Amino acid sequence: MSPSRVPDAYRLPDAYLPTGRSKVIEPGLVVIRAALAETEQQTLFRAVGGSRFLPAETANRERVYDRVEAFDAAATAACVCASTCASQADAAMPNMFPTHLLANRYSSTSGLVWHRDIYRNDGDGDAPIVILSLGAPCQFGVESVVTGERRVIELRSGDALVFGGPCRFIKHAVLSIDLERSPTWMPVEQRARLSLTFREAVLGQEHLYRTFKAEHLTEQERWRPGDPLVGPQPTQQGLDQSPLPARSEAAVACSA
Ligand SMILES: O=C(O)CCC(=O)C(=O)O
Repeated sequence: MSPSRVPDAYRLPDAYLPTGRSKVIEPGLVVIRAALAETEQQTLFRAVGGSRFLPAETANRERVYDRVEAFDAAATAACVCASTCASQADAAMPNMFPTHLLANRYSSTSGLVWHRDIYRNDGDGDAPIVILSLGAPCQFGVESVVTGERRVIELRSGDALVFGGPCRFIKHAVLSIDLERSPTWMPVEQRARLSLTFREAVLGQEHLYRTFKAEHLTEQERWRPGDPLVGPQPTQQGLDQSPLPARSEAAVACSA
């Protein structure tokens, strides 16, 4: 979606846009350093951290996936800002308007294996995926779609990483997390990395993707760009269709 179609509620003043900190790593892959100020990081950490996370494929990761409306509007605003910056910096980066948020909470030093976002809930087309990194820094791996070379980017609290267009299906991984270097504003007992990963995906299917286990990481080797995205798998369907807490409940839970 073009930035001019972004609803007013999510529109941020131009002065906020940190264009000078965008770095194009390769066409379709942009890192934005300090995309979020410290107060914004804290607000998002509290607001999204109070959501109902479910266990993922390993003991160190919990996740919550839903429409963006289920979360604080500040999260969507921050995504729109980062994606706008990325497409201003990189002519190969399409615009996007986030429909869904997958938030991951990593509470140990291990991350997430190499993979591509090839599932239907990741969003069809080449609209980018926007990652906002909060809390403990991580070593994030990306495999160039041009050279196949693997690179490591340190993502610190407040940084954004955007991949779309030619890099929409780039292979990536969270290689490690350094809990000891968590920002000082994080209470020691809550040290973690929270990644907010936004997607532009089809609406109305979110209940099919509430859970994700190791056995759902399928088709990674076989799948090629141009193939249909991989649909929900039988053991994902119907496991948990209960509604997530409304935003106000989440906010109450956070401030308690
Ligand atoms: O936590 C991250 O930054 C990346 C998460 C990720 O790769 C995914 O959810 O597919």
